[in-house]
Order: sequence, then structure tokens, then C-alpha cells
Amino acid sequence: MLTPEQVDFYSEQGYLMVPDALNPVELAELRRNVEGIVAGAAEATQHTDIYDLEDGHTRDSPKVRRIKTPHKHFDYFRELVRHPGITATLAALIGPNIRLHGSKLNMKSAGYGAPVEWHQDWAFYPHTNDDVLAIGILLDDCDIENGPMLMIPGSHRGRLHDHHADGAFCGAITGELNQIAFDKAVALTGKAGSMSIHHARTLHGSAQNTSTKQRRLLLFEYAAADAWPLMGVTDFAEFNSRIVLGNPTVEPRIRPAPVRMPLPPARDQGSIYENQRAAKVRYFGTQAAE
Ligand SMILES: O=C(O)CCC(=O)C(=O)O
Repeated sequence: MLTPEQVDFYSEQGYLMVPDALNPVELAELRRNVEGIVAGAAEATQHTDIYDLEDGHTRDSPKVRRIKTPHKHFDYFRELVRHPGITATLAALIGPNIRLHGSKLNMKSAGYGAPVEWHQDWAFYPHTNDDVLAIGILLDDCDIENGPMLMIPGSHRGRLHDHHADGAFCGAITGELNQIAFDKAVALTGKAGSMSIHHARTLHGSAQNTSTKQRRLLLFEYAAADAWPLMGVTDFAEFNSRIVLGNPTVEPRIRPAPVRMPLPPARDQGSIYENQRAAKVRYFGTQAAE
């Protein structure tokens, strides 16, 4: 459970780190599952429903950048999204009725794991109210050279930045970079098994992993059950099947928050890495994979 101080910190800063969210046995089980899934990427020659591949991936030298929506494909993750420690933490921040929005596992391989340009998750999935957040579980110890997520404190209470380029959504902020206090960015470093929490409106990004150790980060996105996605609900039964705590509702709560719709859709479909190909401005540098 979170302390009142942690809850206050999250609501003021828009992020929080919680150590030891998974115990060593749970962490070992998570790693085992992930390693099994990654081994399957050797069969893939292009992006699939499960694998998003780094540039330079080959069958002989598999390079996985992301495991997409693991809760949709694997029973282990379908259960993990309901982990009692996670849902108790969420309840302290967004109330007793909670729905999973999505999941992903970003693998930042040693030496070349790709950066993620600055963005706000809210630009991808605006809802009727902003009780929306993501938790991240570190699978590996993560220090600054591993490319941790970087958060701009308090940005969840500010504006929603433009995430469009050439008239289409591109999943990265494309202007006004000189108005952002990047020097105030906080790195969410920590030990394996730690959990980060960030508000959907918090501006964040991460640099390339230039270290000799991989950085794997499992992300689960959640919303209060009465925060409904403005892009709509296509399958109501499936929508409600993602309730991880409490009860669904047909009464969305509507609260003002700045919104820009992620439309027209990104030219480069797929993961955030693909969407961000169209971003005109890059903040994070990259070195080619060896
Ligand atoms: O993996 C990272 O460092 C950033 C993750 C992120 O912000 C995202 O995938 O939306």
C-alpha cells in the first residue's frame, strides 16, 4: 500500500517510484516468461502482433524492441495485470474501480536499445477524465546509462503538447522543445522489481541504452472504470473484460482536461517507435547497432 506522502507526491509530481513491488520469486517468474517469449522472435522476419523488432533484426541475430500487448496473448500476463499489490496501489491513486487500458514490454537491449522521444501518453489515448496512468515494472536494475524513463515533474498539470507532424499524429512532441525544462527531468532508476507510476499527462521520454546491460520495462496502462476512451469503445464485452478491480459502469465521468485527438492516425502504424518515425525533431541521439 502507498503511504499518504507517496499519494501526495504522485498527485503533485505526476510520477512515483515504489521499490520491491515484486518479490524475488515473482521477479524470477516474470523474467522466465519474458525469456520464453523472446526466444520465439527468432521465427519472426518482420513485426508481428506480438513482436516489434529493432532495425537490423535477423533470424540469426534476433533483436526484439517490444513485446506488444502481452496481456492479450499470454495467460501469465492476463493474471499479472491483476496482481493484488499493483491493484491496491492503483486504488490509492485512481479509486476502487479500475480497467486495464493496454500493456507492453519495452526491451532496451544492451548497446543499442532504442530511445523513446518525449511524449504524453494522453496524446495517444485521451479519456473523459484524466484518472489514467501507467505502471512500469523494471525487470533489470536500471541506472542512468541504461536509458531509464525520464519524467518532467508537474507536467501532468500543464498543457497537452502537439504530437502531430505533417498533418498526422506522430506520437512525439514536435514543437516548443525550447520551452520545456528538460534540465529538471527526473530519471526513474531503480532495482529490478521496482515499480514506477506515471500520470498519462506527464511528459516523458528515454534515451538509447548505451550500457552493456539490457533494460527491460513492463508497462501496464490503467484508467478509472469511469474514464472512457474518447476514441470510443468498439467491443463492450471486451472493454469490460479488462476490469481488474471493482465494477464496470455505463456512466463515464466527464472532467475538463486538454485534448487533441490522435487523428488522422500516425502514418507509421504499429508501436510508438514506428509512430515516432515521422517526428520532425529528435531530442535523443542514436548510435547504430553493431
Ligand atoms: O520504455 C521507455 O523508456 C519509454 C516507454 C514509453 O514511454 C512508452 O512506451 O510509451
